[in-house]
Amino acid sequence: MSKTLHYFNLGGVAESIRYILHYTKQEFEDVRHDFLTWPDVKFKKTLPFGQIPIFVEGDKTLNQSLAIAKYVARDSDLIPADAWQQAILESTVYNIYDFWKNVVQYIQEKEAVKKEAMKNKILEETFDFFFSRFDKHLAENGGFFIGKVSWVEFVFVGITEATNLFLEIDIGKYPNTKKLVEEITHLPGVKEYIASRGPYKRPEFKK
Ligand SMILES: N[C@@H](CCC(=O)N[C@@H](CS)C(=O)NCC(=O)O)C(=O)O
Repeated sequence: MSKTLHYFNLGGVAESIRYILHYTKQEFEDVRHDFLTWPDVKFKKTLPFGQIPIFVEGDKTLNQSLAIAKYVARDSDLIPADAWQQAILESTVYNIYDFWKNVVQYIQEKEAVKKEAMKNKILEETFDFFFSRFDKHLAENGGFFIGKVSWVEFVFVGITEATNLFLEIDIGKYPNTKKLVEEITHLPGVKEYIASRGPYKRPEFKK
């Protein structure tokens, strides 16, 4: 069955999905929309909630990046059988997205003084609040969230990289996070994909 992922030409909330698809060797069409020409009004109207990413499989469409990431990981060992471990992973992705919400607000802010204040708050407070906790969680579980790689490590690395693109965060203070980013981005499939796409550039938005 045909599989297509629609997102921007950016990592953002969809890079984890691309990583999982490449790691699990699933063929898919990686459709990348351009920020400068967005919105494509006709296409946007077809979206279930007007936003991307969406994952299209045959004649079915799924939105919400976390639902898509978990769905594409479904037949692999990236999803544990144990209900408690699944719950820990769900809790972790919500914590990751609670952090990301701050970055999204910063990206969307247009007023320069407010934007600078938001940037400082994230870099001086929010980032450490969340990442010290993520790093401790990883340290206590052998470098992963449940003791072995799961779909959520891909989400975490995708969001860490996306944050870095916009805010140039220093993850050196969080050794388990740093090590995990290295590990995930060097997994078979993921490594080759990253080499083929090259580094992302911070996008220019329509004025
Ligand atoms: N909760 C959604 C958020 C989706 C979202 O915010 N998409 C943004 C890009 S990251 C978008 O489509 N922006 C363009 C628009 O709203 O027109 C998810 O995780 O998939």
